[in-house]
Amino acid sequence: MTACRICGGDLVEFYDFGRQPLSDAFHKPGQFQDEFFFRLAVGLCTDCTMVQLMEEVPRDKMFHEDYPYYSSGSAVMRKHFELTARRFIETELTGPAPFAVEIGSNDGIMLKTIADAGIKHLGVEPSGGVAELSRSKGVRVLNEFFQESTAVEIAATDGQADVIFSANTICHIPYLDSIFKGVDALLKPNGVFVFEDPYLGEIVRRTSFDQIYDEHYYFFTARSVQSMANRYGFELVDVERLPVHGGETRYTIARQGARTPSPAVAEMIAEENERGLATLPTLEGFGENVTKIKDDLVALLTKLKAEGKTVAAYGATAKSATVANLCGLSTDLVSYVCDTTPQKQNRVSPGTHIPVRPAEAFHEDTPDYALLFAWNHAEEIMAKEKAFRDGGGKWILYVPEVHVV
Ligand code: DWN
Ligand code: SAH
Ligand code: ZN
Repeated sequence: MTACRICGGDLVEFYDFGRQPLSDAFHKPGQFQDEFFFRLAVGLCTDCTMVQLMEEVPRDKMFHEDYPYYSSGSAVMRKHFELTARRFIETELTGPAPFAVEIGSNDGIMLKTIADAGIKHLGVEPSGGVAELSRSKGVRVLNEFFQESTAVEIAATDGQADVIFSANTICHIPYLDSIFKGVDALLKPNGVFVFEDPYLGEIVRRTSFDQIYDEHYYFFTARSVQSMANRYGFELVDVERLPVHGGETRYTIARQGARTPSPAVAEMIAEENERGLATLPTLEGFGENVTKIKDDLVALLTKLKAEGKTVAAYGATAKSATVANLCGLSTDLVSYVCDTTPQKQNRVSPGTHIPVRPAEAFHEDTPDYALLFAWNHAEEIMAKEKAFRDGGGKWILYVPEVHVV
């Protein structure tokens, strides 16, 4: 039996996605002899209820100089983080010498607004390429992994922070004991640690199983986050549901007793308990839905191929590695995947080796059907690609079930 990374309790596996590659490793055509694979499987801790991966991928294999995910590639996400920054400026950064820290600041999508407002800030970002781009936008960055030692170092040189923010990063970090100890060292007595990540409640409700891949180690609920925070002398004082990335929750953590918890916390935990969210029957049911989606998607793509229809994919997302490798998609069924990220273009998709082409390919070599790998950006992409549907093109979605629109 594997032990829970948070509490040491029993981790019970509920779904095995099999052999999977690094989700953000786009190799040059023909240069994938050394491709790294691991067993992607998820389990539930029957003690603290934290859902987590059964195997850990070493962090340097995922987050390095050439990490290809640039957060600012979506207009909706740019707006989301601008509003997030403005809210912090108005609520938490109002004292005489405010200081904001971000864990996983990527290309500066959030901190740029704080920097432009002239507020002291620091991004902590281990991936060199994205960190460098954020510096060119006037954002101050430490090109390191955040962990206890980094936090102690920052507190010594810059002092403690009013806000420690992190989006889509805390769920990437197996070693959360070191993170909470770091937050303890770096946060002012009345400061807040705010993080937002894909919500297990939404992953289960929509069967958005492609949120499960190497980089996403934890799948949080209000209950599991509260239990984790308590272990380190903190408490969950607020929760807020967010529509981005297919449904997330923003958790606000403060030192125990420092802030009055909002009623939303108890409400959300009660709702999770009522639906039996982090229980084996629910998660095993989720697994059955995953297998159905897999079978339906392969059947649909096989049928379209037999009918002589062309299919390309849209968005070389990290998430899509899970779908593509679980379904065994190859150029046989999906001729290419288009993506706006130069660092992914003219390379091949992880494990399945489907060519990644620039967005223009979609207009020059338009398929009959487009498999929307970036389904979390559906509204933005479908608006931008209105001409595709007007011209008779059809979108294939696989969340919450396989359907064509
Ligand atoms: O958690 C994570 C999230 C925040 O970002 C990371 N572990 C990795 C990454 O996950 P992802 O790759 O699944 O995220 P996205 O935001 O769904 O990726 C969108 C992809 O689609 C990017 O490669 C950019 C591309 N794209 C595009 O080609 N045209 C995106 C939009 C909006 C577009 O119009
Ligand atoms: N916050 C951005 C980026 C999310 S992608 C957004 O929401 O769009 C996850 C980011 O976390 C990557 O840029 C990766 O390099 C970074 N990361 C991974 N481990 C980290 C750690 N221990 N400390 C700080 N950043 C980390
Ligand atoms: Zn546990």
